[in-house]
Amino acid sequence: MDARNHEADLDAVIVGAGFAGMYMLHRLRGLGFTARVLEAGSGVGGTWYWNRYPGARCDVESVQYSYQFSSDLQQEWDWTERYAAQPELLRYADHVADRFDLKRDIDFNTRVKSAAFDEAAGRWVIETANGKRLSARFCIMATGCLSSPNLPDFKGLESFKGDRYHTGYWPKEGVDFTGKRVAVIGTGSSAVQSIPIMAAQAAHLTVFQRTANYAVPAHNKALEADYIARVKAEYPTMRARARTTMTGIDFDYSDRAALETSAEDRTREYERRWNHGGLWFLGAFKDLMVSDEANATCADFVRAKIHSRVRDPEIARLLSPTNTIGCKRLCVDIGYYETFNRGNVTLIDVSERPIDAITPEGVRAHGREHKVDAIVFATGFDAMTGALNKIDIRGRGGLALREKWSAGPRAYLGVAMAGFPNLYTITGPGSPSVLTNMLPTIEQHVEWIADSMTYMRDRQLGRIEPVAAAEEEWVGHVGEAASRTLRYTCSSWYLGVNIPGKPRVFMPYIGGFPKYIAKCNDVAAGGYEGFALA
Ligand code: NA7
Repeated sequence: MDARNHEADLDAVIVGAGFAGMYMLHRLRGLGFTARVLEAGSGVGGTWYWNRYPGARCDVESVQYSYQFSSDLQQEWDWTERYAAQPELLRYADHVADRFDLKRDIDFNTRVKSAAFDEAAGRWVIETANGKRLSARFCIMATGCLSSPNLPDFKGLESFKGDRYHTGYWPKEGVDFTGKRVAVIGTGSSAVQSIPIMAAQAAHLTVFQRTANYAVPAHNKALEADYIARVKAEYPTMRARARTTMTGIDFDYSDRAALETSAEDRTREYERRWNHGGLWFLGAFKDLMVSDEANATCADFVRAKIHSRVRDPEIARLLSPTNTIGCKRLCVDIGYYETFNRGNVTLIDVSERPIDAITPEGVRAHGREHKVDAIVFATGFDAMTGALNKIDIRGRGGLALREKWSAGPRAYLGVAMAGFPNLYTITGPGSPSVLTNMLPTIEQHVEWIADSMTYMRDRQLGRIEPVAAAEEEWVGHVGEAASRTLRYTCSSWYLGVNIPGKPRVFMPYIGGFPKYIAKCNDVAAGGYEGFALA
């Protein structure tokens, strides 16, 4: 038996060794808490450990998609590209783990099966799939927002004789599609990133598209030494500026309204942002996510761009989304639309009639079989709640989290749940999380959680748990904020609509990073208002 099974004095068990779990461990250690991280993968990196599909890269610029808790770390690391690719992001995660000597407190290849609160002892008991049992005063879920891959239940799925891949669970050794006929199902961000690369390699690529997606060009590039030096000199001010924006990204969000701007001016602004590249595009006008009419001006601009990039007008039409731009997460592309000009790429629209079945030899759609050697499922994730619901989490009185969340997630500030004392979720549902830059949003949660644990230690308190009424009020506020935006209107994973049977609830908090930080700070300053401490 593992010696660590006997560690009865652990302050915290942290589930997950992605960016959230790694920093949580480092922070707790620094404050003198004992903590152990349990990680299903064989290495650190979370999202960037699992999502090794070709073309995987961040869609927030690398210099911002990075930790800021250590100025030394920030100064010593040099990003090579505007948007770092997965291997570089994984190297960064690994560097952080080594630099702060984190691995000695991480159990790899260890999947958590259950976590139950022992009321008498006031401790969490965590059991893993490989038979470990740990107990700790606090259990901190750093399980990620997009970490439970969604493989739809296609008819005939198991009959397929070729190779099967999911973008969120890509083989470590990589995949060589040279000479292969490949099908891709899905056209979200993972598909948009991987399709151009797979198309360049495969003999033929057939893309099955249910919903066309908006993508703006990345204009990715190598970062020059003088740019990096400038960023490093300005890091503190850049990070401070970022904290004042809705998304926690240092962006120039316009305070002009599209509908109060002339058509020529509007187009000029869209063009300027299109040429700059990236998610910044949607910051062009302040009314884009609240007014259909304003949104349409932006959507029209992008649709025209798609038509200018795709030679065949019928394919351009099929690739042109008809829904609200920014409602589903905007994609950032490198040559995506142009890929459909290639002779070896076929687009199959399955928006009106779903894929009939997976067959032993390929994919059947509209009654026709497309024979392939491999199928890539770029079908996304059971977002935000999926990874948590996979674990049998039990709070007071044996209450199951899955049960509590059966009509949609309920959490106070997206960080803790009534009925589950001493359980924290980093970037959980009800927090800004996926609507913000993940790194600063993770850091804010980690620091808030660590502060609350320190507060309790200083006062010799053993338990923290949200009061039901405070949780209720917050859940109401999260829903109300979402309902005021156009993001509420489409079938996105923000709403859980991509998973059959999942309740339609807007999961992240859309009120903006500054407002959320202020609320969290107020709660803490008020002695953890809305929480019961004992
Ligand atoms: P997404 O954005 O959820 O995309 C999944 C894609 O798979 C999307 O185009 C779906 O179509 C499609 N899909 C899902 N189920 C099916 C079925 N049954 N048939 C056909 N097509 C299907 O996941 P990604 O991995 O691309 O990106 C996730 C996030 O990671 C992204 O937003 C960034 O934040 C990074 P649908 O749109 O549901 O009609």
